[in-house]
Amino acid sequence: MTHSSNNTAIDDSDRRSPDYPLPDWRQYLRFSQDHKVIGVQYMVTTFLFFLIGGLLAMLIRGELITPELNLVDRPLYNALFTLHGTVMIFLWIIPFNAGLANYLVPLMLGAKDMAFPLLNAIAFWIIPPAGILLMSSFFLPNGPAQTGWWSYPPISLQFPAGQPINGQLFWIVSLILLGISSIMGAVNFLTTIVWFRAPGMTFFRMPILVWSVLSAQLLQLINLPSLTGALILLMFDLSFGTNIFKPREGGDPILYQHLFWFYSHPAVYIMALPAFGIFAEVLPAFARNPLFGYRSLAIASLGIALVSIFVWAHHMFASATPDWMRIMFVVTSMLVAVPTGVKAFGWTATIWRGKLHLDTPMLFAMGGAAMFLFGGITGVMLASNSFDLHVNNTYFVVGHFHYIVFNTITMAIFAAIYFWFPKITGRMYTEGWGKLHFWLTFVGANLTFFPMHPLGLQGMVRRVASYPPEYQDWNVIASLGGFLLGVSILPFIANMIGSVLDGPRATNNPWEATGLEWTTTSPPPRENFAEIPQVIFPPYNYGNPRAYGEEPLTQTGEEVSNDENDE
Ligand code: HEM
Ligand SMILES: [Cu+2]
Repeated sequence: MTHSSNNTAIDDSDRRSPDYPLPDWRQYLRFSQDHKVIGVQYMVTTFLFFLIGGLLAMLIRGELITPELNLVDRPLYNALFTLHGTVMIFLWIIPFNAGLANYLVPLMLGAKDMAFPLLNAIAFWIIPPAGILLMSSFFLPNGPAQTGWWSYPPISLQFPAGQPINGQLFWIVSLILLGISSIMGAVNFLTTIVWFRAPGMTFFRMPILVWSVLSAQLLQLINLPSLTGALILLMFDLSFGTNIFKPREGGDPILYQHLFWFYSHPAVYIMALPAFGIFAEVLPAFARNPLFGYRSLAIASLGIALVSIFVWAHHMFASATPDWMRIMFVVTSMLVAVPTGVKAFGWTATIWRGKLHLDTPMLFAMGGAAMFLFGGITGVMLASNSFDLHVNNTYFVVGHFHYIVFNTITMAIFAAIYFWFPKITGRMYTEGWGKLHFWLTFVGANLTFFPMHPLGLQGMVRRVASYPPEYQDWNVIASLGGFLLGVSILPFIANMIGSVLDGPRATNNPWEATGLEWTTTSPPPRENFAEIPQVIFPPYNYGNPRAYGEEPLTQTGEEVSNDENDE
C-alpha cells in the first residue's frame, strides 16, 4: 500500500487536476433517481438527525450530572429520552445504513443502478418530512410524546383529553411514514441483489456488506409490517375510540408489546448487520489479509437474521410472560451468540498477523469490533431470565444497548464514511483530524456508557430525571463522557466540510482495496462503470499467496493499484 500516514495519494501540483469531474453539490438538493445522489442525500440528512439526537442526549446527561431535578421539568425530560431514542434509531442508524447501502450495493455488484430508481427516490423523500413532523411536536401545546421509544399502551394513550392533535399522534404518524419508506427500500435492495449482479458475480462472490444488506432487508420485509400494524392499532385507540390495548375496556396492552418487539428486536440486527458488513470490508483492506472464513461470515449474516426473528419476548421477561415462554426465549436469545461469535472470530482472525495500517477507517473498525465483544457479552447476560429480571429497566440495559448502537454501530458508520469518502467525493480527508475524532470518540464513548453498567447493578432505573445521591459519582463520569462525545463530533464536521471543499484529489483506489467499487473512477460516472465488469474472483484477495497469488487482485482479476484515475 503506497499511501503515507498523511494520506495524500498524489502530490500537491496535481491537487486540482480534474481528470474526472467532481460531483456538483447542487444535484443533492434536487429530486434525483441516481442511487449515488440518493445515497448521499440519505447519509447527509440522517447525519443532521444524528446531531439532533446527540443534542437531546447532551440535555439528558446535563440533567443527570446532579441527583436533583434542575435543568428541565419531568414532562420535558420524558420527551427528551423518548425523542432521543426514536430519532437515533429511526432517523439516524436505520436510514443511514439504507443510504450507505444505496450508494454501495450497485457499485459492489457491478450494476448501473438500483432496480427501481423512482421508488428509490420516493423512499428517500419520505424521510425529511417524517423527521420534521416528529421534531415539530416540540411546538405542540403539550409537547412531544413522553412514553419512551416503545410508547407502550395504556400510558401512551393518556394524552390530555380534548387534544386530538398531540405529540403521541405525531410520533405514530412519523414512524408509520418511516416504515413505509423502509419497506420500499427493502423491495428495491432485494430485487437489486438477486437480479442486478454483473456477469460472474455469483452469490458467493458478493462482498459481505452486500450479504449483510440482504439479511437486514429481509428482516425489514418480514418483520416491519408488525410494527406498522401495532402503530395503526395504537392510533385507532388514541384517536378513534377503539379499545384494542385498553385493559379497563377489555383490551390487551401486552399484545402491543409482542407486536412492537416482533419488529424491534430484529431492528437491532437491521442496525447491526450493516456494521458487521463494514468491519468485513475495512479490516482486510487495512490488515492486507484475506477475510478469514468468507463463506461462514456470509452464511452467519443470514443465520443472525433467521434466529433474530424468534427472540423478541426477551424484552418482556418482566411483562408477566409465562415461564414456558421465558425458557423458550432464553434459549433462542442465547443462540444468536453462535452466528455473531462466528463473525467476531472471523474479524479477529483476519487481522491476526496482518500488516496493520492504522488509518482512521481501521481505527474505527477495530475500535467498534472490540467494543462489540463487550456489548455482545452483556447481551448474552441479559438473555438469561434470572439476570434480566434483576436488571430489567435499569441503566445496565441502557449501557448494554449503547455499547451496540453507539460504540459498535455508530463507530462502524464512521469507519465507513472515512473509508468510502474518497470514492464518493473524489477527494481525500485529512488523516490527523480523523485520528483526533477517533480518540475523542473512543474515550468519550467508554466514559459515557461503561458507568451505566455498575449503576444498573446497583439498582438505578432508567427514565428518571432525578435519583438518590449515592448514584452521583458514576453519573458525573457518564455526563462528562457524554460532553466529550459532543465535542468529538466537531473535528469530524470540520474535516468533512474542509475536505469536500478543498481536499487533495483522490485516485480510483487510494486504499488499494479489491472490491468492484474501487475499479471505477472517484467519483464514479452516472452509469458507474465504463463497461460492465466481468467478475472472476471473490472479494478480499489481499496478498495471500496461499489463497490467490502474490499480489492483491480486484474481483475482475486486475492488480490493485493506486495510480491516479486510470480508467
Ligand atoms: C451521542 C451519544 C449518546 C448519549 C450520550 C446517549 C445517552 C442516553 C441516555 C443517558 C439515555 C437514558 C435516558 C433515560 O433513561 O432517562 C439514553 C437512552 C436511549 N438512547 Fe442514547 N445516547 C447516545 C447515543 C445514542 C445512539 C447513537 C442511539 C442509537 C440508536 C441511542 C439510542 C437510545 C435509546 C433507544 C434510548 C432509550 C430511550 C427510552 O428510554 O425510550 N442513543 N441515551
Ligand atoms: Cu432484543
